[in-house]
Amino acid sequence: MSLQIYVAGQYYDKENAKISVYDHGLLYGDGVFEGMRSYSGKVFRMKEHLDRLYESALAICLTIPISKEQMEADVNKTLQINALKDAYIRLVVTRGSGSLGLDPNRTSNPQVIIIADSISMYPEEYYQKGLKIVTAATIRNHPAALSSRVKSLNYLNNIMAKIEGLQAGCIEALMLNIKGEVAECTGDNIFIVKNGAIRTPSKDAGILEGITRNAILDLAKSLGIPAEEVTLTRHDLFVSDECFLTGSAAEVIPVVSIDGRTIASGNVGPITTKLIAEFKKLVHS
Ligand code: PXG
Repeated sequence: MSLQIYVAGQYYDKENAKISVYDHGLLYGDGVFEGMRSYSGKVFRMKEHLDRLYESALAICLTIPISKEQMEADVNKTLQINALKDAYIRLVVTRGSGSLGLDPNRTSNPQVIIIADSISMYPEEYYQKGLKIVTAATIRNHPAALSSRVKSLNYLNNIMAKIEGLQAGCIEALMLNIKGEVAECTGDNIFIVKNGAIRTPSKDAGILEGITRNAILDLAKSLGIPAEEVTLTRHDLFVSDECFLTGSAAEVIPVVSIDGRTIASGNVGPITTKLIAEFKKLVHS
């Protein structure tokens, strides 16, 4: 049976799941999304993901046509219908179709889409050996232009940085903010380890407040690893003991080289190794 995709409360075969070419999600990137994962049939931190989705929508004056409770039930139903246990779940809410023109009042029917599919992960070797990343010349959006806390369908800022990374032979790229401080990667948050403590840019660095990031900060607390949300520069990364990225898709992935500079010994460090193992336990608990 073909994958069943939820569009506005109905299920369609993958090939037949469609929305209008007049949808402002397509025409203007006008909408919001979430990317989450389920482990053994349970969505990891679904409440946090739904809170972020509804806050993203609120921030762009988009009313999601179903309640959070309904959304949660529909996500679970989509997993069940597709008999998926370990899955990637993409929630999309578009502004809906209308006439041409930016005015959101020209639309009337926001579309809720739920895709549950198998997970495409970074190759296993990167988890063993670590990633090499480069700093993109494209800076993260100025928060006053488009808040990075909104997970909007307008991802060109990150896609341009991703292209720069790929052209340099790296599957992730580091993005700085308007002040030249470390913000995050194109689809992952960044952490360093220094003298036994973990450090990550604070929310006001112009980042997406990642749910995996918050899970790692919680884990560090429970493990007695000091954790700080601070301003970081590339210098802090270059002289760090360890570096790793977090995200719903990547989970926790080590970084061993930044801009051609090897981090410490170039091996995956003990705190990163510990957090990868503890995160695995957490998502399966
Ligand atoms: N920063 C950015 C810019 C992201 O897009 C993260 C950090 C990590 O956040 P979470 O909440 O996932 O820990 C993201 C997440 C996709 C996809 O399909 C993108 C993300 C997550 C899952 C899937 O492109 N981005």
